[in-house]
Amino acid sequence: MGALLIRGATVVNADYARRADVLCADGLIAAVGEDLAAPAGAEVVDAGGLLAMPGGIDPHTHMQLPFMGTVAADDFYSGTAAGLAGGTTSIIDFVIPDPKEPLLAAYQKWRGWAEKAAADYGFHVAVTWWSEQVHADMGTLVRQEGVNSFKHFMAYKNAIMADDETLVNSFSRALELGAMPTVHAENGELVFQLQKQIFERGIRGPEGHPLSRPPAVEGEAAQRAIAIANVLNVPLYVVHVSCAESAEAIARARARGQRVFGEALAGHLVIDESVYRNPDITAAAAHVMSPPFRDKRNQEVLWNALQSGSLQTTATDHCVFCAEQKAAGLQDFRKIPNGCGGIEERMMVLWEMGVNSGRLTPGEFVAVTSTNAARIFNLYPRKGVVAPGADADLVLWDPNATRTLSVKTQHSRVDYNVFEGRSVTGVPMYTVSRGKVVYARGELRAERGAGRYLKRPPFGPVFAALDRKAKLAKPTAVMR
Ligand code: URQ
Ligand code: ZN
Ligand code: ZN
Repeated sequence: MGALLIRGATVVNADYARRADVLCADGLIAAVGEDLAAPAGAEVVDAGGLLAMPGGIDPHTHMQLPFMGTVAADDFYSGTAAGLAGGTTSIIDFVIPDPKEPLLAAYQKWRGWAEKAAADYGFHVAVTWWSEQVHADMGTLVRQEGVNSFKHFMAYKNAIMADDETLVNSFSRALELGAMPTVHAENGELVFQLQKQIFERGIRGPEGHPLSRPPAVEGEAAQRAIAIANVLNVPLYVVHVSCAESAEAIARARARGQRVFGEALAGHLVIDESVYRNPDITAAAAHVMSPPFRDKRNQEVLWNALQSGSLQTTATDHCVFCAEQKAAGLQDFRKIPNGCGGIEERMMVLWEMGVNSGRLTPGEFVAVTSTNAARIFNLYPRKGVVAPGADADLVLWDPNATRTLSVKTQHSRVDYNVFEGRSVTGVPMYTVSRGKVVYARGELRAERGAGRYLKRPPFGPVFAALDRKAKLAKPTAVMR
């Protein structure tokens, strides 16, 4: 592949913006500067009036996930291709072993599935059960496979739910290995009980879903995970923070100096619970995901958390099921496969509702759509910055172009769009993946299998050890 010269853009990174050309060669950014010469044979893109930003990183997707008796409709090719059309050039997906399934076996299975990816990808590995073998496999995954984050579903009882024993053992192991524990924070026991009560009261359609997962159920689990992480002195990343209860728990922990990070989904930032009261039951079911879309007041809390830095990343939890798949639960909401889309729309929604509204600067937009995820999951500065030596992953953004988001124009295979009808100003004009133009002015050139597995080194275990020693050495308060 020849060189690529992006000419005349304004480069926007999380920490600075400047007018500059960007020269890409051999998959990397070779130079960022004014009036760069085009090497012989180089492809030149005229980026006048466009912003050159780091390619988006979506740290939360589930391509072709086998879940609730079916399989998510976007696979690793179609899902990453849709992401490229929206400016996202890397994903971190999830390996989710069945209970008692060896973690390494599940990991190899997912690696096989992901070979068709059109964009770069990494994996968080879920710890869904505990044994000495799980303990050992976590070590292999960190030391040999470049996994530095382990997921724990505190919901989904009788399926993939991790109880406190698993949380405590796995968090402790993560600290030893220099890996980041992450959680889906909903109390699965409460969800199970509330689902039963609501179903038995005769509420059986999609409107029952949010009733069985109120914010308090998320707040309890977030606070419990934060407390366990605090006692064990391990960092924690909370995925899809959807409401004040969990966002404020994270903010309180951070204010106390605890190392807790949090993620907001594009969906939870702009869609509210009224979708479940849609008289069109198919449309209501299409929006069933967990945590559910919330009362609108939670959106301001999430935006404020992104602006204040108590939430650091945005993601999509792209896990799509078509209407016929969702129909499994039209008479019993407990059977509706949970999940919605958004990988193509995330950055446009964040720009429209974040930057155009004045909530986020362009630099903060870059931070929450790319740089912070790269830093938290140890991909920075390989990913998450337009600078020499970084992978040549960029999105060339036209802040003045408009688009209406719709299932009619999306690239995902799913048959609805949770952002249907929203018009946005600010859209990707070009996407560059490792120095190759993969999306250009509406033409998607995603290549099956072009994506590369991203090894993510552990965080220095020495820091964890030092941290633990410092904590233990601190004189404990003597009760008088
Ligand atoms: O819980 C998750 O993150 C996965 C199973 C996707 N589904 C969802 O409803 N969020
Ligand atoms: Zn989840
Ligand atoms: Zn998820």
